[in-house]
Amino acid sequence: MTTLNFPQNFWWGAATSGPQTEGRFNKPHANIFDYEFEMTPDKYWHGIGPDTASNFYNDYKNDIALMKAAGLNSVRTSIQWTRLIDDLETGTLNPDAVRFYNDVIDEFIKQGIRPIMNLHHFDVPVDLIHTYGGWESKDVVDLFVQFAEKCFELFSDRVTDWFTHNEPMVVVEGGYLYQFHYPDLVDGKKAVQVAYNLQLASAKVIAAFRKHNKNPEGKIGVILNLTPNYPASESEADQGAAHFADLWQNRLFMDASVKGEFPAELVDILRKDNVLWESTPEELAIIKENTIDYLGVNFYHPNRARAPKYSSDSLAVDWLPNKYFEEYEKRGVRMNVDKGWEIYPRALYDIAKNIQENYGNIPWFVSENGMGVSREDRYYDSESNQIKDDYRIQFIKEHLYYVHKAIAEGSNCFGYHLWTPIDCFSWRNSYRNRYGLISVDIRRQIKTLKKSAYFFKDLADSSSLEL
Ligand code: BGP
Repeated sequence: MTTLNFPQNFWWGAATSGPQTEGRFNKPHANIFDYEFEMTPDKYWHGIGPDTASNFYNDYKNDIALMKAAGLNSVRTSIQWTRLIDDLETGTLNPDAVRFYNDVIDEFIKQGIRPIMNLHHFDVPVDLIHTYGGWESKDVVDLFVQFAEKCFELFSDRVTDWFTHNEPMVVVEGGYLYQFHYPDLVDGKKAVQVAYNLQLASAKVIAAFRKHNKNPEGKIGVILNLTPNYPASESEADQGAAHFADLWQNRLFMDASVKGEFPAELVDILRKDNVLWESTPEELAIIKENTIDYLGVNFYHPNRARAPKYSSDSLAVDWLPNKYFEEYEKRGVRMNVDKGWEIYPRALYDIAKNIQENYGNIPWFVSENGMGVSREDRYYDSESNQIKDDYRIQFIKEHLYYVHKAIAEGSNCFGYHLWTPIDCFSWRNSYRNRYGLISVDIRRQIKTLKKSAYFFKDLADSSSLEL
């Protein structure tokens, strides 16, 4: 048996978000999922929408106690814009939400869990889409900054760790390219502008943080879904396709967040294709000056890219990034059959090396990693009253092996967060894929530690992994 020791003060934790756990209770505004579910419930797994939450709004004390029992020393969730702000234009506060988030933060601290707050987890208020076009509009960028300032004023005395967005590329891809998030458009030009506006919003929020943060220990970053793009072959065409996929999917937000500049090569391609975003020199200066303190990396599966069979030119559609690359599933690789995602833990090592070699070894942590499994009650063992999720324990171990290897080689990785502490609602997939250390019987609202929760507690308490 080998023991892998991790650094002291390593963040052992799990991640979730407000819109996926709190439920609708007392929220003054609908986010895009609340709205879409009301309009088209059949788009959601079994017609179950975000109202059917694990009830964090009412049950947060019990939930935080369960997180403690699973050994977590840090938890990321998010503050909902649609809950905290009463009047989206003027930024007046919803007093019930101020009380709620204060109580939640205090409870985390009381239980010895570091609360990490994210400000945007795909949950833009739907009214701002209908009035302004959502993230297409720079007015919305400024309204988001106003919301962020309120958060820093209210909570930064106790919350030291902040993130501006979770996976901004998913907002671009889901809402403006591949139709898996409202407003469900396919519009390359808008997608490019939304990407730019999200980056501008992140930089402006960082600038606001530098002004309003009340805690000398305070830090702010962004959470990106970074997936290496492995080319299908050595051919120039496949290498070029993977290179573009990397520029678009990873480096757009990564370079701008860490180095303060978009990759020049990507900017040139977008300009040549007549889809470059509208920017001003003042905005680009804000992006340049307001880079992140540290980075969160969400990693579930690698991307494999090859040259596209058909270009969007030949398909006579407007500009799409897929004119340059196509994602494909490699034959013979390990798959999580339930989720349809490849399992390739070594990618975490490749991500760490990339950060070390190309991004000044900026401090980072694994902010989401996890294994979604459907019908998890198949693994319920009545004798121990546990879901025996050995596959999840194995998944965590294999990924941590590569995190440890990267740290041993000098990577500045300071934590590992599993998605997610307690099974939670997930966008259109609702409760199909269960990811938690703690299971939820949604109908009866019973929450039970899975086998992986006991494993995670040992891991976190000892900060070491037995292999
Ligand atoms: C990530 C998101 C999470 C969560 C997770 C699992 O990309 O940041 O919010 O949804 O994916 O997603 P799913 O349940 O759809 O498999």
